[in-house]
Amino acid sequence: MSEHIDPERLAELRRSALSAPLVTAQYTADPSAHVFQGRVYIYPSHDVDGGVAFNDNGDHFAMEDYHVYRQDHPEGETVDCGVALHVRDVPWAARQMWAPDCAEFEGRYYLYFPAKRADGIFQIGVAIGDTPEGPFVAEATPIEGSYSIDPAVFADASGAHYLYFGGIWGGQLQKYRDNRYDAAHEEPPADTPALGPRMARLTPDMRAFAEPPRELLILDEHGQPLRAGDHDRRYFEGPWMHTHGGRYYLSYSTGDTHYICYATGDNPYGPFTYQGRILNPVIGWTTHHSIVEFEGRWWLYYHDSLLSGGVTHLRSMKVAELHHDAGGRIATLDPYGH
Ligand code: FUB
Repeated sequence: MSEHIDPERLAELRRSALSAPLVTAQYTADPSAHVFQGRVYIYPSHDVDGGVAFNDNGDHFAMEDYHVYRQDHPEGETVDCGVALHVRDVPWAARQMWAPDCAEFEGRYYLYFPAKRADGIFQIGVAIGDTPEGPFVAEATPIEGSYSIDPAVFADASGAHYLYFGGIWGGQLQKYRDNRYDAAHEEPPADTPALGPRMARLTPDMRAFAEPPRELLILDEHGQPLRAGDHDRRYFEGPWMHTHGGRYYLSYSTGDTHYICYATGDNPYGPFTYQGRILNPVIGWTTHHSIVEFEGRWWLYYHDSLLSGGVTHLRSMKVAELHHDAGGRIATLDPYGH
């Protein structure tokens, strides 16, 4: 899908945008940012026009490789560190290298990424490198028990690493109940609990799940699970976890209503209580973010499709400063109107 934007409106949106694209030589999306070795490293999707027709499965998101980007500061230059992993070097993957993330453990770097197997089913793999920019060498098989898309890895203060994942519609999460796939499953009825993102603790070697994935619960202000029909607040895709002031913040995209929202809890497993919006809708269908602290300030990495004139699968990563108030509430950012 391509959003038609009148040229005058496009010019106005570009003038009023909260931030400029970090990179213009390539299309980049789904930026997962981390501080490694005192610098910011960004792990985005590498958007390309693969000539695949638009459909509801998202087959037009036909990405083939990952580039890693480096910054000395979120407001500084963004350096392309080159190709870090290509789908042809992943033994189990056939296509669609979607949103990745990376973690450091004992001096090695672990790139987590979703891709479709030859039979069209998404799984999540890990590739290992000696530096934050890669290159990464993929394991021969996907992580056992993994499914769907959008891995986000969180290092807890205890030293444990947790992998959060899952996305509905093209991300196939609606096909799973109790970690089992059934092609007949769809989203639950509107007045029943929404599907939640999944998460599992990683084994100490970072290559496997140490426990069966659990479904996270996101509650409303009355302590009730968000309903599947509550499209303005329910989980869709793009989970991210950060801590602030001793609280755990689960943030995510609401997909078809295009918000980045957050919910808070007191441990990595939840439950989490819905709190509000972090980012209002961007130009382009998808919205996907990460949150990172750098030298005491907080930053939201996100993307939009302004540079491509509204083409949904040709996106550009951006960054803006994020503020938690004294009570821990995050101020909503408006991507335009500045
Ligand atoms: O980039 C492909 C998909 O689009 C991601 O996996 C989703 O989060 C959405 O941004």
